[in-house]
Amino acid sequence: MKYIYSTLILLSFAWIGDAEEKNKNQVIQLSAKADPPGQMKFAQALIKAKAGVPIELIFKNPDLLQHNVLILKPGTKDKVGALADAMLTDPEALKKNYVPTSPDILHSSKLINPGGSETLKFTIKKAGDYPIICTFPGHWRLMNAILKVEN
Ligand SMILES: [Cu+2]
Repeated sequence: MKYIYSTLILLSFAWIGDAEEKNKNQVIQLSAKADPPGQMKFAQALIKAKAGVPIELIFKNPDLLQHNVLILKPGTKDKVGALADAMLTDPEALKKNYVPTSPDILHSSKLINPGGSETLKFTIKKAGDYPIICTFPGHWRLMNAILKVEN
């Protein structure tokens, strides 16, 4: 009997440990707008996260166009957008998933095909408004959102 109790106790500890493991991550959903297709917009204008807690950003593309996702340093949307525009003359642009080279880009996905998705895993330590943009040619001016990181 004693043995059964200790087993139960051990099991419950394992279960609590598992639950805490899940709480460590914050899962955030982001999607391209798809109805009607081709809007070149994110479905969410604002997504929120906690500073210092690992983020799992799940990006889904149910649209008919290809899209990507870039997380930028606060206040750099126009700057990185201009670099994205400049990629139109870069013969390697497709190979680079239309992601320009810039220290203002914190995280980026591949180019996601219609029906595809990608999960970005990262942590942001400092609170602030982090721009999210798609840098597929011509998209970023419409296809942008804010990742609001709060303490
Ligand atoms: Cu796009």
